[in-house]
Amino acid sequence: MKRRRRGTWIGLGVVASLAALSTTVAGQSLSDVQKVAKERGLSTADLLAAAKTYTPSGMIDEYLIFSSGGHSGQVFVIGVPSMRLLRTIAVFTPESWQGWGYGTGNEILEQGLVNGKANLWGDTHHPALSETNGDYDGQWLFINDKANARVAVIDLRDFETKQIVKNPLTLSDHGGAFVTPNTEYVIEGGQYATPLGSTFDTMDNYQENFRGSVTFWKFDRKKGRIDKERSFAMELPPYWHDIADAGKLVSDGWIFLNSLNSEMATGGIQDKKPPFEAGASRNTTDYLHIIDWRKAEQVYKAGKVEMVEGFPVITLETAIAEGLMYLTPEPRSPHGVDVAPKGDFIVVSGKLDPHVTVYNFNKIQKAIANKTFSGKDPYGIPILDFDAVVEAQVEVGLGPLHTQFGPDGYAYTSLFLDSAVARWTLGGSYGAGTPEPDWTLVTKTPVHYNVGHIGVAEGDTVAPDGKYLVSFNKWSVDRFFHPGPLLPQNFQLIDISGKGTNMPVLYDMPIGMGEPHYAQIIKADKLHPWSVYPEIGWDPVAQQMDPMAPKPRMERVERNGSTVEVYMTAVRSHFNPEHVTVKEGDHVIWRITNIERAVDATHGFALPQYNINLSLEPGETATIEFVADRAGTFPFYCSEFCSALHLEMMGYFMVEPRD
Ligand code: CUK
Ligand code: CUA
Repeated sequence: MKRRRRGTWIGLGVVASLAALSTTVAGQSLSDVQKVAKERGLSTADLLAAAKTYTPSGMIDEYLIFSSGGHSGQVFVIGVPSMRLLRTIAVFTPESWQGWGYGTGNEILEQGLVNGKANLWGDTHHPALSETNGDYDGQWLFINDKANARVAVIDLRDFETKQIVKNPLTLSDHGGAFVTPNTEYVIEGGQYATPLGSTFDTMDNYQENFRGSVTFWKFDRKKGRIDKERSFAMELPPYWHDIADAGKLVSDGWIFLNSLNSEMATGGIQDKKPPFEAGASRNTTDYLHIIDWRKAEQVYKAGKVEMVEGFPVITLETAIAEGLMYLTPEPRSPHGVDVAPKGDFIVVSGKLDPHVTVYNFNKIQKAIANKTFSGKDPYGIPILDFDAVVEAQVEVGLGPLHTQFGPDGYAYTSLFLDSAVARWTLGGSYGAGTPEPDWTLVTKTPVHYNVGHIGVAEGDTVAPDGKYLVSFNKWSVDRFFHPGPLLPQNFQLIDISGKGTNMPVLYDMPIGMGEPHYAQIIKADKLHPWSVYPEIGWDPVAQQMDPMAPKPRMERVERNGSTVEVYMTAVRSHFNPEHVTVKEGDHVIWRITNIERAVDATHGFALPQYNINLSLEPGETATIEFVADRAGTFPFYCSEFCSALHLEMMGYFMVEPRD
């Protein structure tokens, strides 16, 4: 860990005392530690955990967690091992600190309109860092909105959302976002089947007219945007699709997508029919979908698609005829599917099966080549014989959900019902790394409580780091003070640097602003974010200079008929101009540039009544546009405490009534 010291806070010109940053204080000794530990009832294990996690002021974390924010609709960025929240990234939900939806980002939120309607929230589940050769490259982050089937693109140069795409075929997604090993595609598998395009139909026509889908969003790295014109989807049977993962190395070119409700149950508890929870878990197996995306891409490029809602879709018929998709049984209510670091094994967890089932990619290829099928599903997709493609089943415990990998041949699986994280050994060429026999449960660390996903540092890449595992727990029950009946979730940091049964919980972090699902953990030194925008007058939406950006000494208010354009700069501690007068009904285009170059010299711009608040980071230009439909006197001010004279950083917007 590096230690960064900042000697001065430029804002006030205050020289921070270096002594305050130092952890050695004269006259202290280890006996003081013992005394405090005794007073607070801390054990030796607690002290050791504290020593492994305590991060003195100024010390920078070694890893960052990019966590989904669940139905907060956002992304959280958290340091490891300190478990300190560094920031939220506003994605699908307006967030006033960042100005998101209150003057900036509005056009991006508008890209996410659902059939023309605003949906100003999201349910983010699966963040996916961009990859190069199967390893995180620290450039982009993608995340899905399960509630409305949308995918967002976040630029890791400024940690801001740049694009939202709405899936035209479905209203729910869960098998996304996942990227292919060179971020060629961002994958978005649907979840609850509907007629494609979510048009009206009844449950009587479920098997005939309802469908699932998986969408391949083409990512254009140069533009930093998903290119809808080069994206396509594949029609799937009306099972409910769950999580997906992309193959890598030996399995590069394939994706694996699991499903539940292969029963195609239609529920109906109100008519005394079996509810979904019973109907959709009747069968002992559902289907793992094994899809050749490289071949699918060729089929799409050859034009063998049908347009649905204006979007190219490879039909089930074509997918089968072209040999793009195979199924194989997966035990009881499958949830997670995770590809091992070398791409050779695919681990599936069935929520109602105490085992993880490990498929062997080479065996899958052999079974496809030899047509080792055990039948076809009702839609004609060949089913690969289970015994022909399975490598191992490992009994790990109750309610297995998601698996991550270490660098040393260990795999880790979350156990929702056991409230534990299981460590078990892989076999094959990984087996040599562990002292225990292949394919065996090594230990289980209890967590608090009901874990969903887990994240190991870089644990879903071709090169896992290990060291830390974070258990993303759904319930916290008795871990924290109860802030009313809505309790926080609990992220628990676990030390996995040891072998065998040595896997202690180190630290708890309550999450009181959403219910995270998946999160990825990246080495901090892979990220190279800007500390200030590259030039004064930068438009973060376009990620380039704004030619219209107000510049110092060119501040002005221009009237053109009933349109008023404001060119304003912000610098400690004033806006210029400070008086802006318009007439009621005027169309106002207001551009503001923060002309600061100092790190952290952010200014806000809060305009009462007009529902506007901006966050203008050093160099940033923002443009707001509105109709001055309310006459009156409106004091605007800088909403970021930027300097000693920050309260004086204000002005008056005066709207003269029409007579
Ligand atoms: S899901 Cu929530 S615990 Cu959406 Cu990846 Cu498994
Ligand atoms: Cu600028 Cu407060």
